[in-house]
Amino acid sequence: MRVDIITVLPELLDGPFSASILKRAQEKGLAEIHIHNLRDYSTQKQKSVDDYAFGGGAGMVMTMEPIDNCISALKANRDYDEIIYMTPDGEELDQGMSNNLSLKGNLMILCGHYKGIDERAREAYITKEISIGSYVLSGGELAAAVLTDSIIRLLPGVLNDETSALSDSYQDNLLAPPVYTRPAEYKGMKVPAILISGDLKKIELWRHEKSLERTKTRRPDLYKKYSE
Ligand code: 6GU
Repeated sequence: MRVDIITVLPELLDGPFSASILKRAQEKGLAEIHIHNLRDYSTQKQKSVDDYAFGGGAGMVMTMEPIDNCISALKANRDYDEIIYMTPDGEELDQGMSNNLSLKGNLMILCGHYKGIDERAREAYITKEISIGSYVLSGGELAAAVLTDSIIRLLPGVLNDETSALSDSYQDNLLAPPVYTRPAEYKGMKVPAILISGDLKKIELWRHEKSLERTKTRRPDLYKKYSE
């Protein structure tokens, strides 16, 4: 998979992709992540990428020209399955959306800033608009990093244990059960006996029960989806 991310703040995206699982995915050749500075596509004197909103009001709007230049340049080199715009008014990201996007080959992600991008750019180039939740971030970069992480970890070979993404919270609309590791007793706090019983059938059942319990109390909305 190849992901091209367009941003006015490339330095914000240096960190998330250069450690741990996302770093290894790139080193193994399973994912390519390319960051593009929108300013490089501005032909304005000051390399400006924003301007005042028509009709007035506070806040700047990202202009058509650099967005058009950048997206057109990228599209000239390859076909994209989706051109995604990260915006608080987009469709809310969930596991199903990440699963679907992980099956694609080439994704382009445009990070919004200021009051957003000129509506005509959304109409002309964007195929999918995504938000990561009902709160406002300073820009789309952290949201793009969240989206990219959630997709790339699903690619075959990225996680060491191929089945481990399947047992994540949300994959079956259930939250994951509690986990424990050694020592079996720490300062008087004990691990549930069943987990050290060696009875794999019982352990499986226990985990499923705990998943149900947790989902019911913490996420009644998910529990409803699960039981439907
Ligand atoms: Cl994608 N962008 C911004 N700026 N804020 C957000 C968001 C995106 N998703 C949730 N809040």
